[in-house]
Amino acid sequence: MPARKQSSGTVPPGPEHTRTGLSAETLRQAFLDNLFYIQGRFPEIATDDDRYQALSYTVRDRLLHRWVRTIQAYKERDPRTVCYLSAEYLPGPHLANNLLSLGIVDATREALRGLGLDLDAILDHEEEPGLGNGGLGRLAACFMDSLATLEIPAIGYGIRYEYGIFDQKIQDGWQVETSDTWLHYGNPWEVRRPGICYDVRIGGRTEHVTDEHGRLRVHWRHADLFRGVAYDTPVAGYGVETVNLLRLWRAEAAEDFDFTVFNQGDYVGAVMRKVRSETISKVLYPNDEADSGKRLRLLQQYFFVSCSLQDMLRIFATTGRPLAEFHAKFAAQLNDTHPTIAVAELMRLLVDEHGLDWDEAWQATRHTFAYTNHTLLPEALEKWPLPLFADVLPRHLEIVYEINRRFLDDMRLRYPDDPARIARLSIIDETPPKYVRMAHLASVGGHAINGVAALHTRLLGTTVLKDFHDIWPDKFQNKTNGVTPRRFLMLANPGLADLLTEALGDGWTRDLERLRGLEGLADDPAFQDRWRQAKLIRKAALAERLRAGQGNAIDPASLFDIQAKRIHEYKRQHLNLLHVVTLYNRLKHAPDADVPARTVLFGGKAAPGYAMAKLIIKLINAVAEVVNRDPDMRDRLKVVFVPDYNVKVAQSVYPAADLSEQISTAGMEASGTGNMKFSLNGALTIGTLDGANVEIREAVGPDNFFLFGLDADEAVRTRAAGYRPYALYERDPELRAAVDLIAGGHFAHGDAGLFRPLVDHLLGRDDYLLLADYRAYVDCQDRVADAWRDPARWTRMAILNVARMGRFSSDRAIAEYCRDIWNVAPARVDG
Ligand code: GL9
Repeated sequence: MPARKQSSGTVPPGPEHTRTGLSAETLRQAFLDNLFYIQGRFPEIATDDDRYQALSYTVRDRLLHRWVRTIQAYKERDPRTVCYLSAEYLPGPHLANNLLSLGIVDATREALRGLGLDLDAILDHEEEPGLGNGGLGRLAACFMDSLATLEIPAIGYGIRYEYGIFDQKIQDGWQVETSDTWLHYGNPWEVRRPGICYDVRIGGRTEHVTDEHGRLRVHWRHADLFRGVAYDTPVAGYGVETVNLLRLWRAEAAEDFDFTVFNQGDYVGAVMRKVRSETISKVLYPNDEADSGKRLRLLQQYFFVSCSLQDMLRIFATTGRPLAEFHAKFAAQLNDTHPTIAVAELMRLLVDEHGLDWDEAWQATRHTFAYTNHTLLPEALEKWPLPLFADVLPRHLEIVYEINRRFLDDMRLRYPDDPARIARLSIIDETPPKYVRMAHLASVGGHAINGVAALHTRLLGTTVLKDFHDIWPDKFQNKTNGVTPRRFLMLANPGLADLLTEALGDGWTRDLERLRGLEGLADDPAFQDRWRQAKLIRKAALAERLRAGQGNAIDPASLFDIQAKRIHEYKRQHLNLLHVVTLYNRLKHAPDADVPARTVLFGGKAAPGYAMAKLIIKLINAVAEVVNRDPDMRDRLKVVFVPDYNVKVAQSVYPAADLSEQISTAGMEASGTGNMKFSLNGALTIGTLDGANVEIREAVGPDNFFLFGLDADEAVRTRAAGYRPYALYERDPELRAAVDLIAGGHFAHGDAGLFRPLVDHLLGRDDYLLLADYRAYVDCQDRVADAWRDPARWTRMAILNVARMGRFSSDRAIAEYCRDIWNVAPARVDG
């Protein structure tokens, strides 16, 4: 891959050579051995995949030593362990990251060079595990990286989806989904553990009986049974010996469960049931916010949670401690409401299966769990229709009722005359057909609730969870998100990483606050020059990648203005487009205008069922088609849609950006993490006061951030005051011209119907307040263009952005979770 070739030999030194002492010669021999013994090949006939597999096994072998030592250390010391429960993980390609963690990038490159092979070509071959939708799953992966790097005992639990997030193709401007076959060539990074498997039961009914000691016991006569098998992936810390565990569950048929059917001759029926069992971990739901009401989704959630808790109980049993102390061993984080059924499942396991009494079990449960909320969008607050819940999890429904009964009894003592409040607090929503509200179960069943940025946490406590904030203000905490500088700076941007290390030493890789040392260099002309050089190399690399991929010729010297994230109306890619069309109109009317050349890039997937988001993708491509071939634009305006945005693509996009678009309607983006990755790579942000933008702006300084638009409170007031977007359209000629051009079919070969749904929504309702923010946005973009004309000023701002982004490391975020929520400490693994 040309984009990477430029990075040859430039990965920062870090702990290279000093720690592993692995020579290129040792690695070369190991690589050849694996090529032979695992792939059955010799170099002359090896394929790209053979080489990738052989190298990956070579690296995995080195990880295994540390992995085993980590497990030994944890076994001896029995430390409190973090269990991160998440339905999604988006780790990105493993090979390069593991080379970096082991400190063997240079030695490996040398070893391969000796064989006439190029490391970058092999790295490029990896098919990443797309086991998540976007920010939430990527955050989980950054957290796993930081947990290992901070030497915190931790297990990430999740689902081994056979098909991850769909691949995106663009055909005639439209998004077309194809299935992701990441396991097609096998996965060298995982170890299947057939011995670590658990039965998971569903359906049926319960029986309440009194046992011989007069104790009330519940028997769950389940209807179906399947099995979860563990697949383990090592997660190596950077610059330390720790290798933690990501344990993902695959659903399989429980071997014995169908013998009766089978013996009656229903062979095909037995096989069908096996296939049905396996569908549970078959595919990731591709919706970016929640998608409640789907039976299979509830099954997936319960499946992985039950396996994980049974696994934690098995590990706990090896410590010999009494079960009532379960919470002293484990801190379990609920990553959004997706794993929240864990609250009821742990109660069931402790009470029904292990005979604890309710109060003891409840004490352990509440002290084990804590809940992270990742979105305020009403459609994303998971609630399960009661009939469905009762059908799949009859015993859990009884447990939820009992939790709710006790909780509401307390609340009635506290609010004797406020039945409306009691109804609002209830875990059960009584609106027919009735629902189980998972955010309420998580709030009641855990000891902490956190939002993911300061603004989001404030809004959480004043809107969707206000009633809970009233009763337990101390339970609420803010934990602003962060990103790992290893993957998103060292790996993604080796040129910049080198420059930073040269200026500051390599301490910043594990202590990102040290970037502050750059402040003194912000005005240094020689340093500025090198800074611009590093940026230009990444821009040229992205340009080359796009040229090779789609034949788009773009100019690396132009301003790279990038919006890359899931496509959603609240993220307002179409506001960005209104600006693009405005620039287009201006250039059409004044073809000789002196405007700086700009390349506007978009990347992101739309949920397959989200028609408006898919129409926005079509509009981006339609505008690109017209703009890019109009001679009046004279290369001063280009629009590019980067297809199939994933972690690998993201790693080549962030470093190439000059301008980062973070333009969601204020109050809607819980945090954002792309905003952090762009800024950390020296892009300036144009953004609203939304999510973590607020804190990024505070950190980098208001002068180094392009702010525009309504804030969250103003957005609420604007809507409440009877917002009329049509009036704004009538008043602003540039806005009217842009909307009219889209509505009239200019970008649709004259078809005035194609983008009608989008235009009608904007002029009629405009739920996301695009028209309200349009003028401020376009004016702000003009200020961006002014700043860009002055390279010294722009570069100074970019350097100050990087210098002041230290706070947004996931190491800082994880340190805060450890201190304020999990109460866990590092357990050093010796080399
Ligand atoms: C999200 C929020 O929308 C983001 O603002 C936030 O940064 C991340 C991580 O906290 O969580 N919540 C959510 O459901 N998604 C997020 O990105 N969606 C996806 O992961 C697609």
